[in-house]
Amino acid sequence: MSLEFFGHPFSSYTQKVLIALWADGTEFNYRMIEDPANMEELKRHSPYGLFPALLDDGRPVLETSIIIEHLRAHHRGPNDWIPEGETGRRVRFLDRFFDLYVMNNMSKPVFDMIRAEDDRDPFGVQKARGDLRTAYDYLEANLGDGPWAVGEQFTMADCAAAPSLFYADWVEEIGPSRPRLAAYRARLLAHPVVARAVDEGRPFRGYFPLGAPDRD
Ligand SMILES: N[C@@H](CCC(=O)N[C@@H](CS)C(=O)NCC(=O)O)C(=O)O
Repeated sequence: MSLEFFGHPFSSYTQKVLIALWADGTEFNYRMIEDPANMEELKRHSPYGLFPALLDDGRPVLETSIIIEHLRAHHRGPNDWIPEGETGRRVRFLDRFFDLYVMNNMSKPVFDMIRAEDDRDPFGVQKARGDLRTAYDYLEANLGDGPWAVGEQFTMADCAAAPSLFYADWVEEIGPSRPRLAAYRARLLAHPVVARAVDEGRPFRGYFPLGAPDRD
């Protein structure tokens, strides 16, 4: 039974799954896509070449939430990433919310910056920034007092929240008007496996097209 994990240490979606793997102490072979041979192999399994991807005994598992669900089902560790019942439904909702409305809106201004100037989409970037602020306001009003997204238990929602809020704050600051969300981001960054993900991405900060701020 072998797990091959394709990803990049500076990639937010890679970090989402690494947090789950490391927190569980799950053994895997890390195939960094900096190595062109690993990127080639990833492309054979992932139709759009998106990462991360997991190969479990050669069988591809794609999409971060599904990878975490797969790990929970087949390589279960001490953490229950998606609890049963109402709590699990809340975890799934928040996981979707962080991916779709925080992570993806954060990515839009970042990827726009690496396009040729003529191909840029100022309207789309402005809309993504506005949508990001809407996501922050929603979270400020609807997150509980924690410590984690659904309360005492660290779940898949926190795996999604950590890299998305980490990078989103670089793109569009959460700011002092959203103290609950800012405090949650700070708690996430202080969690040992999240801190490890941030540290392993640190050497690649020069890749951040908007310029990484000198903090975190
Ligand atoms: N919905 C996917 C998103 C994965 C994704 O967008 N990954 C980024 C890296 S953080 C990527 O592969 N970007 C390369 C590209 O868009 O070509 C998931 O949850 O796995």
